[in-house]
Amino acid sequence: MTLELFKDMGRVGPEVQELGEGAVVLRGFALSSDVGMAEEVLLEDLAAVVAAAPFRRMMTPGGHVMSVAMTNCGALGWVTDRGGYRYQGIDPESGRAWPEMPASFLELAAKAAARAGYEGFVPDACLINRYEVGAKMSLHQDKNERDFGQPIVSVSLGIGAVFLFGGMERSDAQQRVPLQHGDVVVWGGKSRLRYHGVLALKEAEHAVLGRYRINLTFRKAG
Ligand code: MD6
Ligand code: FE
Repeated sequence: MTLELFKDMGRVGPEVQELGEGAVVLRGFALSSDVGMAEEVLLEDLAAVVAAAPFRRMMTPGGHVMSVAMTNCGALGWVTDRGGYRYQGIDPESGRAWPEMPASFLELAAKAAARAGYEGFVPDACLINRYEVGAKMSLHQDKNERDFGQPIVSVSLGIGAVFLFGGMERSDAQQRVPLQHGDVVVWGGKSRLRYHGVLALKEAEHAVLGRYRINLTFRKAG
């Protein structure tokens, strides 16, 4: 009886925590055997992208320089400047296309989406956010993408942060979700347009990434 109950536990994989309808946290998923990818491969591929398209702090349409530094890979990259928020194929700093999305990134995003119930996710954009201690992301909705039927896959690396997960109105109460190295948030469906943000990062140090948190957000933007 006991054996019958537990026989599937080996393939259940990392803990799945529901945040809301269509939104889950997959604890440690990026580093798990579900993905089967070495952490080193992911971090090496990240380093290559950043070498080709360095992190930069962009300006909001309102004229504020963001505390989070960003870059992108894939066919489309998210940018902001005085002209507004948008996706574009050209890195405004270099005038060239964004670096190609590494195979390791595509695989991780597709597997995490499938694990959360979104089969066949093929992102064309990966926004890479770099938070230093004290950096934060104000409450916002992700609504620059063409098709809100597509989920977003968000991978946390480096030092921990508290993710704020609100409702459909800016003023709605927010859940506080601690995110650690390797955690993946997948959200879509009814949660796709919920407000969210990241609290100012507390002092900490990660063995490989130092005093930074890196967040990869994968989208089908175009
Ligand atoms: C971050 N994430 O975790 C910021 N957006 O650094 C986001 O803004 C985000 O994690 C949409 C879906 C998942 C996310
Ligand atoms: Fe967002």
